[in-house]
Amino acid sequence: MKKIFGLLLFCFRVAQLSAQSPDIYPTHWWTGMKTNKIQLLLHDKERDLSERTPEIIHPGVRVLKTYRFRNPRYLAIDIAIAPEARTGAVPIRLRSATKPPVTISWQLRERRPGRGTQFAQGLNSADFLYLAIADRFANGDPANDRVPGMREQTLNRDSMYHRHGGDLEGIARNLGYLESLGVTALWLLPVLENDRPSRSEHGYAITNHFRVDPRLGGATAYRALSDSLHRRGMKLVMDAVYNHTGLQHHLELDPPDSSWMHRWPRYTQTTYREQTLFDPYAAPSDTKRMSDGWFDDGMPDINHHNPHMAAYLIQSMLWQIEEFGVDAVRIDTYTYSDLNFSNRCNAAIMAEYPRIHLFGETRVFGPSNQAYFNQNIFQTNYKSNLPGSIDFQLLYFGIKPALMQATGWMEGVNSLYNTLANDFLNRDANRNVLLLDNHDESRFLSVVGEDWEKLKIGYTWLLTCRGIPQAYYGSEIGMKGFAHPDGLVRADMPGGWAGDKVNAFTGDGLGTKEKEVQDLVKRLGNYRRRSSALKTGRLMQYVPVGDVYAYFRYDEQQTVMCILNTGRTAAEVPFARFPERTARFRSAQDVLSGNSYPVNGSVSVPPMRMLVLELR
Ligand SMILES: [Ca+2]
Ligand SMILES: [Ca+2]
Repeated sequence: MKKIFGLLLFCFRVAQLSAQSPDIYPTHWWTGMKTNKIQLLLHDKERDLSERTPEIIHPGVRVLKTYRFRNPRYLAIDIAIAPEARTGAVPIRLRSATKPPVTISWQLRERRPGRGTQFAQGLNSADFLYLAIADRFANGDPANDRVPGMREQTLNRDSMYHRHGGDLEGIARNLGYLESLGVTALWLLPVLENDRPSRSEHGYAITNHFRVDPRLGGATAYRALSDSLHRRGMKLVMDAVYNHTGLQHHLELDPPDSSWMHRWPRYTQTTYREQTLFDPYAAPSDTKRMSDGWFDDGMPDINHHNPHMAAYLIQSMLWQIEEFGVDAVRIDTYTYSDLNFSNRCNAAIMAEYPRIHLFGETRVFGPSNQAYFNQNIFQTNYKSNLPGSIDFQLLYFGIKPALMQATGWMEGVNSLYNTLANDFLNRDANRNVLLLDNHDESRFLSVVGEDWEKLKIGYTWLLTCRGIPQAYYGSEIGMKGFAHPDGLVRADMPGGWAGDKVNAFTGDGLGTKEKEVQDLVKRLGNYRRRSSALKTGRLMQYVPVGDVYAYFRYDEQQTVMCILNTGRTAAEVPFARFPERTARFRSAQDVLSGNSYPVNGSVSVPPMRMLVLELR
C-alpha cells in the first residue's frame, strides 16, 4: 500500500512538474540588488507560450512588459523588484484566451551577506593567483565522473580530450597545498554546464548559464569550494565568456529567433586579428569578421546587439557572482565580443560590486594593442572600462625573449626592459595579471628548452615584478608540454587521483629538480605575502648593461632588489650603479640563500641566475 501510494505521489509530482515545465532564466533573483529591473526568459520545450499573458501577484514585484518571439516556445517578461519585495516563491500565472491558466513558480531570495568583505572583494597586486582546470586537478568524488543523460560519456585519463573525473571537491581538498605556495586566489576554467558530445574538459562551451556542471559536483560543490576559500582568507576568481556559448545551448538548439547569434551564409571563423578593431586603415569587412566570425565551429558567436541576449548575459554574470560569492572575474576571448556590450556588462557588474576586479583575456601582440582593450591613457574613439588585462606582452616580449635570446639593442633582457617601459600606456599596470603559462600556452619549462634554472628565473620574476602574479597548476613541479595541440598542456596534476605514483601535494615521488622549483615557489610565494614592497610597492628599472638587468620594488618600509644575469659568465655588479635605490642602505641580503653583501661593494651574479636581495 505504502509503495502504491509512493508511486501515485511520484506520478502526481511528475504531472505537476510537466505542468510547470517552462524553464525560467535567471532561475531566481534577490531583493536589495541595485539591478532590480530584470528580464525573465521563459522557455517551454514543448508548449506554445506565445498566447500567454503573464501576471504576477506578489508584494513588491510588478510586470512591466512582455515580449514574444518568432519561436512560440519563448516569452520574455520585464519585471521590477521593489527593495521591500517579499522573499520566497513568486507565482507567475500565465493566462490564455483559449486554454486554462498555468501557474509557475519563481524565486526571490535574501542576498548573500558580506559583499566587499566576504566576497566580491576584488583582486590586486597583493594576491597570488593560481589557475587550474577542475577536470584535471584532483578527483574528489568518483561517483560524479560520468553523469547519466549527459552527451559526453567518456572517462579515460589516457586520452587528453576525454574527461578525467577531476572535480570541485578535489580542488577544495587541496587548498592547503595552494596556501603552502603562498597562493591567495584561485581561478578555475569555467565550471558552468558544458553538455556537449566531446571536448567538454575546458568548460568554454557553456550550455546552461545557470547550472554548474554536475560532473564537477554541481552548485553544491561550487558553493562549498567558495566557502572553503573564504574561510581561509582566499579568493574565488570566476572565468566568464561574453563572446560565445556551446552549440548545445538552448538559445542555439531552439533559438527564440535567428538574431541571438551571428549567422553567416556559411561557416565563417574570426580572423583572430585584433588590429582590425583599432587600425585606422582597416576594411570594415575585416572588422566585422573579427567580431562576428565564430571563434570555433562548436561555439556560436553571440550577437550582443540583440537586447534580450544582452540582458540574459549581463544577468547571468550578476547571478553567478551573487550565487557563488565570486571575488573577481576573468573574461575569456575579450577582444572578440562587441566592445560596447562588454563596457555595458562590466559597468553593470562594477555598479553592483564596486570592489570587484575584472580582467580580460587580451591575447594580442603588442603593448598598445593590449592597452586598447583596458583602461588606457590615450584618446581613441572607443574607451574601454575594463580594469585589467592578462599581460601576454610581458610573456611574449618580456620574460621569454629575456631568457631565450642573445642580448641585443632590442633583444634579450632589453626586450623585457622595453616592454615594461610601455606600461605608460596603462592607467594602472598593477591591475594586470602576469603569467609564465596557462591552459593555452606552452608550459614554461618546455619554452625554455627544459632548462630548470630558467624555470626558476621565470618564477622569481613572476613573483617580484609588478601586477598580479598568476601560476598555472603543475608548472611549479616542472610539468612539460607544448600547446600544439592544447591538450598537451592540460595533463593531470600528479597526486590528484587515487593510486598516482607521484604526488605533487605531498612531494612523494617528485624528483630533486621538481622539488627545488616547488620549494622556490613556496619560499618566494610566502616571502611575497609578507613583503609590502613586492605586494604594493613601486617599481624602478635600470637600463640593462650587457646581459645584466636590475629592477627594484620599494616603498617606505622596504626595498627589494631583483637582478638578472642572462650571460654565460658571472657578472660583478657594484651597488653604486643604482644610486637612487641603494644610497640609504648598508647591506643587501639574498632572501633565498641568506648571503649578505655590503652595499658599498658589489654582488657577483652567477651566469643565468636571478637574485632577490632585500636591502637593509
Ligand atoms: Ca569526480
Ligand atoms: Ca564575437
